[in-house]
Amino acid sequence: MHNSTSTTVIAYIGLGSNLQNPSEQIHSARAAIAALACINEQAFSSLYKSAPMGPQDQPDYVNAVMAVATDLSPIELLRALQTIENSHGRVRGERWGARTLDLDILLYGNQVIALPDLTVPHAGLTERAFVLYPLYEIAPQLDIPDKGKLVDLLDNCPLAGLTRLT
Ligand code: ROI
Repeated sequence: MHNSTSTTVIAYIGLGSNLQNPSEQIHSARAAIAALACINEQAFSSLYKSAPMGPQDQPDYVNAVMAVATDLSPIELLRALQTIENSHGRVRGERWGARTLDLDILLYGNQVIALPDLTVPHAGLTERAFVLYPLYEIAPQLDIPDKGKLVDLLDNCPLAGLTRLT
């Protein structure tokens, strides 16, 4: 399936895990995303480790950001990512609780999307070091629709213990 204009868009996907070997979850999610029809991987950040944002009684997270070229519509991309989350044993429990795999559409071209199931740019993006730093690694020149330059957002976002793995 294709989006209405059948043009290819660059989308950025945030990957996160803090259960069942998080680094392995991220690597296998990357492979599953790259294997989707209508998706071509453009870039993949390093893996980053950080303390949980939100409830502290859960393990540290591993996060990464992936750039893809896709002609899936935003909702088609969302559904495809949810299928991958589910196949990685994602169980929707407590809000902001531990998860084996979280896949978020951070950006979809320069589009601003406000649908019941999907907000783009992703709501937490501007405050989250574990999103902004890996994003900067693969797209330092990025402008975030309605939010300004990525570099300026980074200036206002402390590392807060985020560490790059390997
Ligand atoms: N905290 C970190 N460090 N990384 C995440 O990916 C993450 N994801 C979440 C919440 C629970 C908000 N905290 C997180 O969904």
